[in-house]
Amino acid sequence: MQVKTFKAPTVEKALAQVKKELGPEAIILSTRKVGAGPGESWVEVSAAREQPASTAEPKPAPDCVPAEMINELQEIKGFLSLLISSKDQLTQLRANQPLAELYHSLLVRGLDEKQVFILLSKAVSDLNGEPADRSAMFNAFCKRLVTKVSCAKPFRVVSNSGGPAVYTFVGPTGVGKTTTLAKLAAYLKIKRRIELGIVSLDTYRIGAVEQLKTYAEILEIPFSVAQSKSELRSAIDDFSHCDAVMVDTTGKNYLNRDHVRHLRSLFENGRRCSHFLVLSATAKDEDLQQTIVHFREMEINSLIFTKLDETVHHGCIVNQLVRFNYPVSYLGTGQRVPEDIEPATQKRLLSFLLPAGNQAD
Ligand SMILES: Nc1nc2c(ncn2[C@@H]2O[C@H](COP(=O)(O)OP(=O)(O)O)[C@@H](O)[C@H]2O)c(=O)[nH]1
Ligand SMILES: [Mg+2]
Repeated sequence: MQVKTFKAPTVEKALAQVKKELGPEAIILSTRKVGAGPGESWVEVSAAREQPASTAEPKPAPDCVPAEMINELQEIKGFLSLLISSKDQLTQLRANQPLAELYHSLLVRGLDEKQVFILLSKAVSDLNGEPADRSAMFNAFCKRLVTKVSCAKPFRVVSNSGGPAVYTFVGPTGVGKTTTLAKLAAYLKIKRRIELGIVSLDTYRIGAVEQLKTYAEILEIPFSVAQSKSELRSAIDDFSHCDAVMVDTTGKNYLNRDHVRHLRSLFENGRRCSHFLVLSATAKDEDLQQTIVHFREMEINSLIFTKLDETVHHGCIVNQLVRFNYPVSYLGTGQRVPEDIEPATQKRLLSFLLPAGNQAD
């Protein structure tokens, strides 16, 4: 709104100025007489009008808004409407000290603010207004969270029904795919006495084949290398007598969706594979999220998180389980092969939300 004051000897003259400058739609806000001395008086008129519409050409909407940006905008919109519809909970959060403390401690552990807010709001309503201290609230929160966190036991039954079970290890560069494969191969061979074969598809990185070959030799597991889809198929066929074949793959920057598509095409050979998506607990939350989004193009059996020993807060693991429906099967806890791996359990995952000294092991 544009506001202007006009001075003239008479009201009529002032109004004429208003009309001339602001147009016939102008609104008169006030008129008053201003005395300038004996025999002289002025009229002061304040008037306003709506700001004229900009004459600049409106910017055309871009033809193609990236899908990621649309998703982000939708997420922001969703979160805003959630905040508006949850005004009461927000007020409660500020006023209730144990609740506010819990809220902040969960954020410090790396949990996503939006997820915490949603789950805490539900936990508060589960408490039915009963007075609750921080630990009662934490329990109510965990009861809600646990419904979102699932664990998988991919090796419960390993059998050669119609050919060996094929397990692949896929994921970004350097997350520990090869090391995790070796740890699990040792477990299956030594503890479970399962007959195994190992195939490496990772001919991209110098030394990658040697690294896995060394583990295979130590474990006395037959090993072969494949460079293409057809070589992979025949390598698996060569292990047709085995109960299971474990396939290592080249790490790529899977923030690039095309890399996932290429990887997927290598496994489109009529054979059912269980893909383990290996991710590092040290990665940034949004990078983990984006990588998992891209891996939706493949049928992922479960997630494996490595390098838990290299980071203090493990909230980003829980975030992915809440966001996506994938179960988690194993947790890598160090560099030692085969010791540093453990099956994922709900208890262990929930304990990531406790202070460091109280975590389950
Ligand atoms: N601290 C720690 N290091 C790990 C873990 N898993 C793998 N690594 C290390 O991460 C590096 C990359 O591992 P590698 O298996 O070659 O990764 P890949 O490129 O995904 O196959 C190596 O130095 C491993 O010893 C883990 O759980 N904790
Ligand atoms: Mg590797």
